[in-house]
Amino acid sequence: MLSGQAQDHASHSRPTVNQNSHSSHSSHSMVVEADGAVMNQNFSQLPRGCSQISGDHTFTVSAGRSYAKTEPGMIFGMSQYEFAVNPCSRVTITFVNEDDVRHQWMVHGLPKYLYPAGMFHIEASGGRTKTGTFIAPSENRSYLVHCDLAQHMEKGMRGQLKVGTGSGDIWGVSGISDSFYRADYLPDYTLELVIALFLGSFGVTLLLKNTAWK
Ligand SMILES: [Cu+2]
Repeated sequence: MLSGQAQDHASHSRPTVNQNSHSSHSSHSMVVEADGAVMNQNFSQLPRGCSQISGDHTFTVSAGRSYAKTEPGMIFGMSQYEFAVNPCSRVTITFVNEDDVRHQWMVHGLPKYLYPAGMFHIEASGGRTKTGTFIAPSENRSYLVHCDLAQHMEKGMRGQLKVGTGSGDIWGVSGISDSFYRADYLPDYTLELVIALFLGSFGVTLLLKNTAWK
């Protein structure tokens, strides 16, 4: 990417470059030259239900392939997957990217009146560190934390932000919750239901056999 950018710059200084490639160059360099980005940062705006900032939490979280080694089948990982904070606290995340590809630390489901699209998001370019701050909502709730780059979440970059007592564990968090997808509409006692269904259908089969022999 960096070498591509260098070429862009070289071609940019040549008079033969047309307007099109010039404009694509400027949008391109915005991404390449930055060591990352912080989206929807919030240092002081209080979420509803908060009368003041209840305190500060700071986390330094590293991301990279080396953290996936303890998780079978995973490619990417983080140095921690759960971030427990108090309601109304100010949370500062220093995100250390140890890989050569981009990674993100992204929270979803935050109040949209403070965080557009309900999102707070740090992105660090390969080998870079980026720090960002936001304020946790007042409710006890668990939020998905992930990296939104293609396949990074599926391959291990999936965690949770637990505000207060939380609202249960987010599924598929490395070392915390089961890795299979359990749809929201499924009841909690799936195994018991399967056994009951099996016994039930066995009973029906017996009944039908008995009826047939009469
Ligand atoms: Cu990633």
